[in-house]
Amino acid sequence: MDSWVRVLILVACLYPVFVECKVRRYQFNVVMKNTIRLCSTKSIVTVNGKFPGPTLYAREDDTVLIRVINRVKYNVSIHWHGVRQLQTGWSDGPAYITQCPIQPGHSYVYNFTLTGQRGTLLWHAHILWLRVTVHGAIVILPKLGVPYPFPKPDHESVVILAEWWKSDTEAVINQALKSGLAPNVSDAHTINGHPGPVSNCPSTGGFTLNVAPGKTYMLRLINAALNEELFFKIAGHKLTVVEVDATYVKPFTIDTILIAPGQTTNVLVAANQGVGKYMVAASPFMDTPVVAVDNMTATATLHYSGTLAASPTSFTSPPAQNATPVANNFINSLKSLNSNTYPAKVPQTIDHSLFFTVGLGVNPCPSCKAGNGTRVVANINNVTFVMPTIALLQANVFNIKGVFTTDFPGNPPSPYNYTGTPPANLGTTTGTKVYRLPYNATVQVVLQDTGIIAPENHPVHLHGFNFFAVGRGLGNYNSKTDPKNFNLIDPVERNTIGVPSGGWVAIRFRADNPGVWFLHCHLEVHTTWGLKMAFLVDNGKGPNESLLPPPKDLPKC
Ligand SMILES: *[C@@H]1O[C@H](CO)[C@@H](O)[C@H](O)[C@H]1NC(C)=O
Ligand SMILES: *[C@@H]1O[C@H](CO)[C@@H](O)[C@H](O)[C@H]1NC(C)=O
Ligand SMILES: *[C@@H]1O[C@H](CO)[C@@H](O)[C@H](O)[C@H]1NC(C)=O
Ligand SMILES: *[C@@H]1O[C@H](CO)[C@@H](O)[C@H](O)[C@H]1NC(C)=O
Ligand SMILES: *[C@@H]1O[C@H](CO)[C@@H](O)[C@H](O)[C@H]1NC(C)=O
Ligand SMILES: *[C@@H]1O[C@H](CO)[C@@H](O)[C@H](O)[C@H]1NC(C)=O
Ligand SMILES: *[C@@H]1O[C@H](CO)[C@@H](O)[C@H](O)[C@H]1NC(C)=O
Ligand SMILES: *[C@@H]1O[C@H](CO)[C@@H](O)[C@H](O)[C@H]1NC(C)=O
Ligand SMILES: *[C@@H]1O[C@H](CO)[C@@H](O)[C@H](O)[C@H]1NC(C)=O
Ligand SMILES: [Cu+2]
Repeated sequence: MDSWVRVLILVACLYPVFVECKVRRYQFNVVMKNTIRLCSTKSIVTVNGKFPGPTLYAREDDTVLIRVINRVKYNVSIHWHGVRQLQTGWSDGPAYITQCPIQPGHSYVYNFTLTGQRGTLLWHAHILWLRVTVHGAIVILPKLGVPYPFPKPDHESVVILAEWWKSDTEAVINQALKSGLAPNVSDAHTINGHPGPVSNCPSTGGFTLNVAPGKTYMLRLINAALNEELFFKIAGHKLTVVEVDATYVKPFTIDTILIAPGQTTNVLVAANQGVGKYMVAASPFMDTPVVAVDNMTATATLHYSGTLAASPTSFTSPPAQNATPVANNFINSLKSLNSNTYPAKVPQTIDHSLFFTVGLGVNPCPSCKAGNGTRVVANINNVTFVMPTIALLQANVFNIKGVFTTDFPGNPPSPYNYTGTPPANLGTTTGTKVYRLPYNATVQVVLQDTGIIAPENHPVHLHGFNFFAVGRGLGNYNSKTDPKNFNLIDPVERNTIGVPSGGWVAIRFRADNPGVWFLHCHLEVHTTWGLKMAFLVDNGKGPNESLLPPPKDLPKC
């Protein structure tokens, strides 16, 4: 093929509206880019010079090939958050879990097929704190000719929520690790890259969503923030929720949605109000008083065609930062669609029943002056995960000894009142431990928040699987009484779930994907502190139930 023909097809395949390509090719150049926000210029790490990064479009069943070329001074890896990666664990992306990082000057082709999923997901860097600016949307359209299970919107729009720091975020986390204390919070939230006007920088424009009266819009909302769960609302307009984490839900209508880092939500908005401008607001949710958050509300504008330039914007006040009832109202409304076409395949019997405490701890750190010789850590079942220097998947497949152990505890080593008075000893153990599962095992994990330092909401993300959120409660999980109230019919299916502050959630999944799969808090600060572990899922019978061989260009450590 002539090279110009190849280029033409390559370019055409970026626009699925015009051309259908079963194999979609993208090139991600990781480059620095000077960007002005909050009235000052900062050099940030980007993909193709964009913040947020480019949207990856594909249809269900398509294969996606993304060549990532690292042209910055940092090691880089990219995670395709929520993509099942059936048999393609080599393309999942978390550094030192499924791959060694792509080093400066090097490249790697991620190669995966989108199977059994449709909706909105996100991609983001999965190393250091680079995901702060290295992120973008994944839009998985239904197979050609297959309709949405809800009225087709007139238009669609990606809406990415994120955080902006004036400082270099690598300096922010490095300073925190030296001190032993929590890192600085961000300086603003953003909607599609813009905070909207803020008091000390009023000239800053915000994102504008142009609408025509009478039309319906589907917003593909993504929380790409590092450390903050966000409320989202639009003045004068209701939101009809139709999908979360690329799974359809029973539609429901609500004023305010809650979206945690790593989560996605599709909502329909009818432009059925008077012609005008309406404020769109993204603001933080934090129901732990002692934890500092960035209290800035990001704003955008829903702008009707035919609105006079001088007309004022209809205002909406964001929910209080600690508005737990507003959060619960949204969470309790989520149910799987569970139709004939999209059934909820909830495991009804459980082979591995696990109980994981998630929370903080305090360990000695002689060099941590600000922390008085101690530092804050985080853990699951009292294990603070230590990142290996060789990727776990490689270590497993190439049989490299001494990288990890398979003794991750399925239960807390010493039970206590998790939501009561904390134990006297707040220390944790450290290690690179995984929990091993046979192929096709059914798994239940109860994620129990602890009150160590303070109870806090943790949005926990599982790689390689969707899970069903079958139960949720406050206080300590009771294994005798709580399962009686589990929803095993139409629980919401997702890949990231908030463990309520001072409470628990129960999730179920089938281990039908061989490989090494990370489970971690999606608040980057807690991941850094060690709130992470991995499942090692064995191959099943024959090639269809086995991990594919490693690609030739797999980065080396
Ligand atoms: C992508 O992976 C498939 C196997 O799933 C393989 O057949 C194909 O050659 C790979 N493509 C590239 C460009 O590496
Ligand atoms: C973090 O905030 C403190 C207090 O405002 C400031 O002195 C420090 O420089 C900040 N750190 C970074 C890396 O910006
Ligand atoms: C946000 O927090 C800062 C620092 O604690 C405080 O000075 C400011 O008044 C707060 N702003 C709002 C809008 O609550
Ligand atoms: C460290 O000790 C000093 C003096 O006792 C105290 O004021 C400060 O709050 C302590 N800091 C921490 C993080 O415990
Ligand atoms: C745990 O502590 C809480 C708060 O102090 C208390 O209400 C609860 O009864 C305790 N639970 C058990 C099982 O001791
Ligand atoms: C966690 O492990 C540390 C170190 O072994 C131990 O001192 C502590 O008591 C354990 N805490 C809990 C709650 O199991
Ligand atoms: C997985 O297990 C289920 C029963 O839990 C069984 O029906 C199914 O056939 C198994 N699938 C494979 C591929 O072994
Ligand atoms: C493996 O999967 C392919 C494609 O789904 C199918 O055609 C083939 O029959 C399967 N092979 C076995 C041994 O199950
Ligand atoms: C980048 O990754 C390689 C391979 O793991 C490692 O040897 C190197 O130290 C890393 N570079 C930095 C700056 O961390
Ligand atoms: Cu957390």
